[in-house]
Amino acid sequence: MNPMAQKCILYARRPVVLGVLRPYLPLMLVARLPLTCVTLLLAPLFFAATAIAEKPRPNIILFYIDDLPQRGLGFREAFFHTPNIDALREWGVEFANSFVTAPVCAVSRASLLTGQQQARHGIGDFDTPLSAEQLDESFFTQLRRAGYKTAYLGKYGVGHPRSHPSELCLPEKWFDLWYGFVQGSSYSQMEDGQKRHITTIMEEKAIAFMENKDNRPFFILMALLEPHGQGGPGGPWNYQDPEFEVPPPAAPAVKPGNMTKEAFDALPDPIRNGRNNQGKKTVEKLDEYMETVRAFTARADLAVGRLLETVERLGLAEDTVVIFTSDNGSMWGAKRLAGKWNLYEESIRVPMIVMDPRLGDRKGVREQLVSNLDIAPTVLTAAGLDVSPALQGHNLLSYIEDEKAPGPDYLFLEHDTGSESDGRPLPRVEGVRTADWKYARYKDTDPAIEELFDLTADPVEEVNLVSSPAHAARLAEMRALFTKAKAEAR
Ligand SMILES: [Ca+2]
Repeated sequence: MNPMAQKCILYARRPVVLGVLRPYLPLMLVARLPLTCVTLLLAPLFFAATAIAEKPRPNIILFYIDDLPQRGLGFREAFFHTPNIDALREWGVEFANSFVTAPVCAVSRASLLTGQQQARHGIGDFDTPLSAEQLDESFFTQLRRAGYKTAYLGKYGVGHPRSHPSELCLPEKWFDLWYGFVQGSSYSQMEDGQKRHITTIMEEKAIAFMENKDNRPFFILMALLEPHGQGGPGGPWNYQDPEFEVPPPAAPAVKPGNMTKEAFDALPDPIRNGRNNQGKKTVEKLDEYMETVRAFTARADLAVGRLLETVERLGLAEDTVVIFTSDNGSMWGAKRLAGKWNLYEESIRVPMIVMDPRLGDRKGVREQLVSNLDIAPTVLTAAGLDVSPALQGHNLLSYIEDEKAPGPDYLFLEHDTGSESDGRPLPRVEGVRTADWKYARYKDTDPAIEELFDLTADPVEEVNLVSSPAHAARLAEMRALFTKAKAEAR
């Protein structure tokens, strides 16, 4: 037995630390302790040395945050206050190369729910819902059919009842507990005549759902609204939880190194003329904007802490798989752009943390290329269910079990919403990304605008190598890979 395992068993025999304290206190306690202390105190509660096959089917909680790029967590940048998500990362495994294949809410969410690319699931706008057949075949319906009790809370965002059947846009009947919302719902909700914060209500419902657990394992999809949707001051989208005080930042926000006029001027026309270009305010109001993002993200982290605290209080820690990810990133001023809707790293690179206590002390970071397509196969595998060949992702647990297990060599990327907003187009672009290279091709330009980036030498994509004679062979190779990946994505 290694020394860490010995320590873990000792700690596991102690009285539960988090559960006996008042709700807010343990989370503040976690915030104040160095991460190593947090790990020593709490990680053992999630440890188990038994092999997966010998354990009963686990409960599964999927935290699905909105518009949070990979950099937006405390363990990556001290500006952000996310002690509970940071601790989750210490207990589990972080996938450092995690992406969404389509960087826009509705399309990315449809990919997560179906385990398929946009090219296959067919959701390409903000109004079209998944079909009843797609909902019937989804991983959450399979879980329910296999005896799981399932819950969906928060932003659903695939389809809109203004133009399609409400039962598909808000698929209540596919879950045991439904508290889902269409895209664009407010942080402030009226409940029993009182104005309440939506995340607080979501927490209460999720916690009650866990407390009322019967002999079935549960699946909870906690689709947090944060940090998306910072509207104007005082607007409903900007409503902060009045019961939560955000601690001051430990460091200033990091300014993107590529927030330069040169980087903006070098962008393709569809980007410079599209919705990502929100003018000077992107740069001038960045500090104010990041403060709001920080407050929202900290509130989302509190929700993660409250649910994990409940898991542990109910004695479910060794039988509960926890996943944390985001539906897309955000430019946050990089290249002087706002929003997502493009294939740049800031827009497609997202956090991905998986904690499966049945996998014992396999922790740390994994480097394989992973994506939102991997959630469905991972959850199905965790539950001991078969994964249909119609799904296009990979089981992340295999990389946790064997950190050298080979991942895919490339991901097909697509942004094809075919939709306009604010009177300006969203750039339609497709591409392919390997571990070291990215190739992108804009769909609405003739001749086609292409981009080629050496991600090792140029990780923030400032030098387009398409016209570089020295990279002609690489360009030809990436064009061929793009054609192959696009055909496979259908
Ligand atoms: Ca989003």
